[in-house]
Amino acid sequence: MADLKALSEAVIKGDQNTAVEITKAALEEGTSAESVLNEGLVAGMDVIGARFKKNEVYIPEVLIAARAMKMAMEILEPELVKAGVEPVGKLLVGTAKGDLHDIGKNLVAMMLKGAGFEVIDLGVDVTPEKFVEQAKSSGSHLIGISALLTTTMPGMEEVIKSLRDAGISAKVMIGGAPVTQAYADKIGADGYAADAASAVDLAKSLVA
Ligand code: B12
Repeated sequence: MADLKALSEAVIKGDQNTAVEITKAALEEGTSAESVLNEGLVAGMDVIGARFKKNEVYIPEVLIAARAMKMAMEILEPELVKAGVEPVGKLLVGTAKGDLHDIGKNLVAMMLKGAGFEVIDLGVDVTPEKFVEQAKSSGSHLIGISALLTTTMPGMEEVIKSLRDAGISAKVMIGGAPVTQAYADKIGADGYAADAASAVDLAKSLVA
């Protein structure tokens, strides 16, 4: 029997070789892709998320764990598609127009993937038009916008307005160092989270 506990430990430690090996072995033995995902990979990322929230681990550990998860996910993804496992929700994420900061946005995207979301990452400097176009074509349930500059924060409001003008009702969550709950309320965002672990809780509650 493949050791899914060891798989989650490998994710926690950021040991990508072991994570990949156990994932391969588990699938070869006939363990379902869903069990490998939930009991191994997601379980590991849940631990990292909780430790990150309590300041027991920091950004480098989260990035290393997320990388191990990503490598294992590459093996798992085709099997999940074959097995027809439904993602928790589909999320479109990007950094606001004019803003090139992506470290926090990438962390949020990785943690959400770890939590079972399908994530479409539009990258940085994303215009409201692109958010609208991609929201329409992907049918995402959730849209995440990141901004690290006070000058690019108004771009988030533009995205929300453009989405609503286009009749798109997907929930919008925002974040980034200068962003606050009060700002989210002001511009009509559905949610705000201060860090990647809280973003996962928020995303789950918004699609529930
Ligand atoms: C790294 C960095 C850069 C790098 C970016 C590299 C990259 N690939 O991202 C580079 C060197 C390119 C850069 C450029 C600039 N930067 Co800069 N940069 C930073 C720095 C040092 C760290 C940002 C970071 O990555 N933090 C770590 C991540 C993990 O934290 P985070 O982004 O806040 O993300 C977390 C949360 O906010 C949240 N979150 C983030 N996004 C989202 C999204 C959603 C949906 C949710 C729910 C949550 C969420 O979760 C994340 C994980 O926990 C900050 C200073 C700082 N301490 O913040 C300045 C800073 C943001 N930069 C600043 C400035 C001014 C600039 C420049 C204008 C400098 C210049 N004169 O050229 C340019 C602008 C370029 C542009 N057009 O974007 C200022 C912004 C001031 C302001 N308030 O507007 C800061 C605050 C530095 C300062 N004190 O002056 N920068």
